[in-house]
Amino acid sequence: MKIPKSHPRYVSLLTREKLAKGVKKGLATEIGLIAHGRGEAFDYLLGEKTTKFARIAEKVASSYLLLAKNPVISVNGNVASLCPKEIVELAKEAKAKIEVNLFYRSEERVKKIADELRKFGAENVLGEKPDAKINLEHKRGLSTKEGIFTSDVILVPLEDGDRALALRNMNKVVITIDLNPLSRTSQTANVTIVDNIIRAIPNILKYIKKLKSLKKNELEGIIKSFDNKKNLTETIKFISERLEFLSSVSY
Ligand code: PTJ
Repeated sequence: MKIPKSHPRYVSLLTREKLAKGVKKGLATEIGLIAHGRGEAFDYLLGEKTTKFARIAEKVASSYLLLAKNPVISVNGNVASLCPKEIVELAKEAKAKIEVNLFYRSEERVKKIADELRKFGAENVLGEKPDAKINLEHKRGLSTKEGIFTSDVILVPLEDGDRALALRNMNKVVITIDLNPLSRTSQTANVTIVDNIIRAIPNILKYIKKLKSLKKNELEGIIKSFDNKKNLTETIKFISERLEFLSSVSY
């Protein structure tokens, strides 16, 4: 369907279309649509805008990526459907590797996602030939030695709580993008970006470009001043105050 730009929910509807197309192309699963719906509900509560708390987390995430020795971006079906071009651009700018890692893994879907990322210029997409396993029973444990397994900083957008915990138990710095500040992943990660992935990836990219001229100790300073738990608490308060305000105004 052609969505008119004048529609008040244009971006949200366009994003839905992108994901639906991703399902048709075999990149994302039908369950990915349900996960997206949950994300949308939280985005609605946030006002569909990047909050100042998300912006802080995006800046900290960029600092971690710039300081990392082996940064990796983990890509699943929803991410590949919603922002493949931006992921490839971010990986290039942050000198990060891209690895496809799926919850509902099938070799066919891993290949389709890797091909999609290559279409947007990704050179070395990992994940098609896993040669290592992180401590998880399901297929999400499959990983590569070159990428996720030996990464020191890992960006895992739209993640499930088990893997975030398994990665933290391997002493990795886990950065997540998750619109639900209450999810287990959000509560487990070192840096939780409570923002829509379609806004968060371009924001991180902007910060990477801006911060890459900083010295190591300056980037470390940005990281040291950050408290993820506090930032999450502020985000939850933001939602609650916004709801209180909305309940007092009439439309
Ligand atoms: O492609 P696969 O097989 O790896 O499967 C991917 C999904 C996303 C289906 C799978 O990882 C899954 O079921 O995830 P969960 O456990 O539902 O967690 C996804 C989280 O991402 C939820 O907390 C959602 O609120 C959040 N979310 C959904 N859409 C977005 C989002 N966060 C940011 N931006 C979004 N667009």
